[in-house]
Amino acid sequence: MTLTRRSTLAVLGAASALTTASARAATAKASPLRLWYRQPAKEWVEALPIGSGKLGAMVFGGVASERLQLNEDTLWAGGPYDPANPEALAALPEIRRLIDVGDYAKATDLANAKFMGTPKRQMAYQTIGDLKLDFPGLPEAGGDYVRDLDIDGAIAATTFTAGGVQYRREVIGSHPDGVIAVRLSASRKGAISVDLSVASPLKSNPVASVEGKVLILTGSNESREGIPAALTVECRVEVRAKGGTVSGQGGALSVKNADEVVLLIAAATSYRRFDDVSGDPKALNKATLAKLAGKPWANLLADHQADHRALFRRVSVDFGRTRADLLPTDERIQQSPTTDDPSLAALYYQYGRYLLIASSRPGGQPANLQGIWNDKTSPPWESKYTININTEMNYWPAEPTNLAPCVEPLIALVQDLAKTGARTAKVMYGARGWVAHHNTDLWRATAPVDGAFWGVWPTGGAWLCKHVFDHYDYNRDRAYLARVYPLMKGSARFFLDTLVVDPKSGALVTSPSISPENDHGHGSSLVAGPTMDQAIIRDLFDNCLKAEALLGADRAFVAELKAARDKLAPYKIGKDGQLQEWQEDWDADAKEPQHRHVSHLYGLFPSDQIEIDTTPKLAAAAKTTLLKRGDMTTGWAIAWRLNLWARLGEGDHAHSVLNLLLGPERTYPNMFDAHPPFQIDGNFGGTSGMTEMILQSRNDRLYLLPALPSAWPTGHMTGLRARGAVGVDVRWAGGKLTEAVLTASADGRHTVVHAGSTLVVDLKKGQSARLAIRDGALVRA
Ligand code: FUC
Repeated sequence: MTLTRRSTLAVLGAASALTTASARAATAKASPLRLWYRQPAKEWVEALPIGSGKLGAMVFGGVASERLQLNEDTLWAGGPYDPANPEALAALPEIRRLIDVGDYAKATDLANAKFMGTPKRQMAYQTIGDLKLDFPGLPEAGGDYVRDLDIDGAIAATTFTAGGVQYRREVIGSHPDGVIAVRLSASRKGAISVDLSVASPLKSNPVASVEGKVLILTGSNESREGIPAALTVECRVEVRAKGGTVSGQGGALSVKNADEVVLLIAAATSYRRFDDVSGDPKALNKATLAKLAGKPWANLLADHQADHRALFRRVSVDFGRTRADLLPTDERIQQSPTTDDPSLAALYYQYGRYLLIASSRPGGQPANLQGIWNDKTSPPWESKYTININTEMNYWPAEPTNLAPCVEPLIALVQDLAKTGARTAKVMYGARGWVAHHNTDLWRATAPVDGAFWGVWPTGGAWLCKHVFDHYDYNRDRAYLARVYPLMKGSARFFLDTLVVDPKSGALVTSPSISPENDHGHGSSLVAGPTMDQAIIRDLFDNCLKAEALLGADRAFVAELKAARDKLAPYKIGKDGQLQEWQEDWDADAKEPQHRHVSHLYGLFPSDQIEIDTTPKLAAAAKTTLLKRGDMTTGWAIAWRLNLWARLGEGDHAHSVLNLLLGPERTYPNMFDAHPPFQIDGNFGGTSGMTEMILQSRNDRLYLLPALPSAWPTGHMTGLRARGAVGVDVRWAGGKLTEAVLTASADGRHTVVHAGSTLVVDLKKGQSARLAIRDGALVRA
């Protein structure tokens, strides 16, 4: 990486604040892939996240006392339940009639009375609790204190000196070994004494016990909304001490005068599937730990890092560096609004990838609103899967930043929803196929929840189907497509059965529905045919048609799909030149003119129905809408705007939006996104948005540097992926493309576009092509 010295005043000011000695120490610590701090975490959003995919820990880095806040991804409240409301079907015609006659408030009242799931709210993701490590004799503060998170090595470390001894504590979340592992080491033999205890805020009062050198927490989840607690949970901490003694008293363990201590933390619940809670967490944990008998820390670490790096190192990124990156991460975030710090953006970018690798791995649950990291039993929005934007945003960076294996839990979730959602479709709509509304949980609940204003939105499952198809489109595995085609078909089937004719336009529309969470100013959010629904269904139908064309054998369905697709309501441009959010030109009437959701812009991003080059009028209308909505909003909503401005080809505007996301109002000291409160979608949306600035892959074309900001004149992004199963490296200098390399993992034709020049590249599987600019045109070099 090249160090471009940009001597802005702010940067010089920051750097000169460092003394020469501490500057030298900081330089040693500064690394483009490291978060680091000079003090322990006081608040949870200062602690550092590690994860195995299933297990997560937040590491506080205290000296006299360390706190590891623990999560397991199936520990949710409640148990298997079916929220389909049998009263809904009878009320459906009247709700639709009230919408047709424009009585939206009454339609909402009726939907609230008859059309909501039972219960009306879903279950919450819950913390296990804390593992506490107390170090008798150590002071509150240590000398030369540093804690950091190396996101390339996927390891959190705390180092300090006390009483002439150097201490180092390391924490990893190992996907291959299925544990969180901790190593406590010191420069002097016998220097490690630690008291271990576990505590849980769960109302079920989990019990701590000791078996030999193992500390055990046993309990159950909580009941909620009348759904009984059905899960047992167990967490086991195995203590391995070199030297010294280990003894247990009651529910605690003490290690005295050891040379080194390794802790292996396993956790599990009895959850097996949304309808099966017959698992045995104790047996699972014992088996997990038994497999690791005799495996030394060095091997645990090596296997973990090899596994992490196999994904993480696929992508490398450089936007340039300034001296601001010598500072601790919290200080960089604090001063980011006034400082040129391009490598903070690069760190945020890679942190998004780190977080997805740590929270979404095959066999586990998808990343929820907080990934896997949550210290509460009743977290904000229950830390669910909110599928009217948030869960999808979590997975926006997955395919383009070369993390396709991390998508597997999302596909598995859709497989479940297709089952539970079939019942909701039948009971509540009298329809075939399957439906999911705006939220789901561990139990794959699919009925409308929270209130009609938010919940009566039947397009959540259909949006997830875009990710199901994209997983094919980026990887081109025909066998996978054949496996998932029934999911897409089932979602489309639901709409074929439930779309209604809009009496005004004659178009086919959803009803009842909403444009997510936005009050249209005519009595509610309820409506027929919001723009977003039309766009999502258009993508769903088109993707079904593409899949059928490849797989064949579904001709009758194709005919039905094509006929309905052509009758979907088209995009409309309203009186202010904006892209209409609803069938009626109501944007100016909306209660919140700067509403966080920009649902009707789905067509611009994540979809590619609206493009600056192929549909310039619609793109201009989308831009008018974006300008009216404004840039400063909740974390995830800023991240969405970032992606949208990138799609509009406006790199400098996108960069200014990115700066809002990176600033201290929307990024916590540990770099978690602030809605506020913490919500991880903004992290993932930020990673996606930066990718969109450098590479876009849409409508079978590949755009190089479509929105490069002037703030990043020189840099690279390598290892990206594009549709058509092709890897892409992009390098630029002086604001100009210097080189791009395409590497195909399937045979295919790639149309590459850059600055008005187009090049068609045919590649066989395994072949690469190097592209450069000659006389202003893209050529094969
Ligand atoms: C949607 C958003 C909120 C929040 C919640 C989890 O309902 O409108 O801002 O992100 O999801």
